[in-house]
Amino acid sequence: MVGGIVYGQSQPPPLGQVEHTATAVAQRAAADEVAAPAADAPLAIAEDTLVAVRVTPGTAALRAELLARAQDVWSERLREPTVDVVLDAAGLAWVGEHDLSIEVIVPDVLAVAEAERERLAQVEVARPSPEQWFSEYRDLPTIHAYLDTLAQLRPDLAQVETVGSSLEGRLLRALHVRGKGQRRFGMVVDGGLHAREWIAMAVSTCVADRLLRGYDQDERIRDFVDQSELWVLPVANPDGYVHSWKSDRYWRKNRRDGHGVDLNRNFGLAWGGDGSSDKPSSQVYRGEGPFSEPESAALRDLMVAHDIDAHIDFHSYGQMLLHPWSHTRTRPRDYAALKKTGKAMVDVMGKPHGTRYRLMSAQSLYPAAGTLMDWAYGELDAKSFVIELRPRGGGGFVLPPEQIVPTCDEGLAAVLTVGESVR
Ligand code: 0X9
Ligand code: ZN
Repeated sequence: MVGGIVYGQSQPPPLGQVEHTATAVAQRAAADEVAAPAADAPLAIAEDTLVAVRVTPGTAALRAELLARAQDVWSERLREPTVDVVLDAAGLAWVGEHDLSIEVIVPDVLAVAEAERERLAQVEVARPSPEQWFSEYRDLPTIHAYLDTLAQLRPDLAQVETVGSSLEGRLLRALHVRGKGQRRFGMVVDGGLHAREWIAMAVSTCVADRLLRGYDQDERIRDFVDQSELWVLPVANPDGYVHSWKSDRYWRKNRRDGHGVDLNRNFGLAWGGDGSSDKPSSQVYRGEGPFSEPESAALRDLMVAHDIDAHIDFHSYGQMLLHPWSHTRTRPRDYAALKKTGKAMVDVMGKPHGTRYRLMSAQSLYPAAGTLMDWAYGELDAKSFVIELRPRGGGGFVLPPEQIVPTCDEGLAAVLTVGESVR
């Protein structure tokens, strides 16, 4: 597995390093080639193309081999037969030789990232209107500036707070929203713990926007804001996000020593367990110790300081609502309550656009130890969920920008419903 997929560099790597260096992939992108499946072999791709596919490996041994051959793992579903991986031509040929069932998610992941980059290069960032703002993905400075805009719009309800800083010294900026009633619950909403999941940063920002702009007109929103104290941290991994914009669209972790730490394996509950790795090159590298990373430590400190009752951690992709536990098959103590709230959430998330989100325990998807959700639930007793936003599969991490607003409708519905369940 490589640490991600790079574009925008131009020096070809020396032969022999091709499969496992990010630069190798950069060269493929620079070559600007398009996948050209042969007419009689629809699964064949050009040698320098990477394809994202959903594969059904069939046996544990084939799954292990597939993962070893993958250039990147986008999504694993241990309790389901499928796994989403990025393959090169040789990997795809191996899948063909073993006659495994396969569904193409993105035929050319580098071309998709490049097309997105070209589109974003045309975007006029200077002062988009509120309606335009969510018509496109925004980079870190633009999101941070928008938090200021929101606070200026409703200084009676919101302030921007710096809740920490990243490894590379970028600010962790949150919108602190406080209404006019008596506080009945504390809540944190965060996005972007994983750098490539851009819809999570967009939806978190958009939820904050909806709460402030809807306060005067919408009684449900007003009640939510009045009865809560809420922090929205839209970019929980700013170094990774900048890296994803500038050089590697598919980067997941923070930027620790170039290899990065998976922040969602760095929290202090069951740290080091199943579904995390001690290998720095792994996409699920847990770091040197619990809270070794300033980004996860900042979330811990924020949540410990403010008596948090509810929490949503936005991710992508898969359209799933995941409840604790993440690290163990043991049922959580209030399983019934989590399921009940979860069921209400997936119902309301389906209302605006008919989008189906599947509710399940995170562990039943695959084990993951040291997650934010488990820590918030286990240490703070917060009702904590992971939401894997759109898409369900096709497109993967690069979601068309027209889907930001509808996905925000779904995220907002979920946030309101969790809040209402704890007040
Ligand atoms: O693996 C993760 O950290 C999250 N999924 S993602 O594809 N966005 O990386 C999900 C964590 C939830 N926990 C489990 N699935 N156990
Ligand atoms: Zn994620």
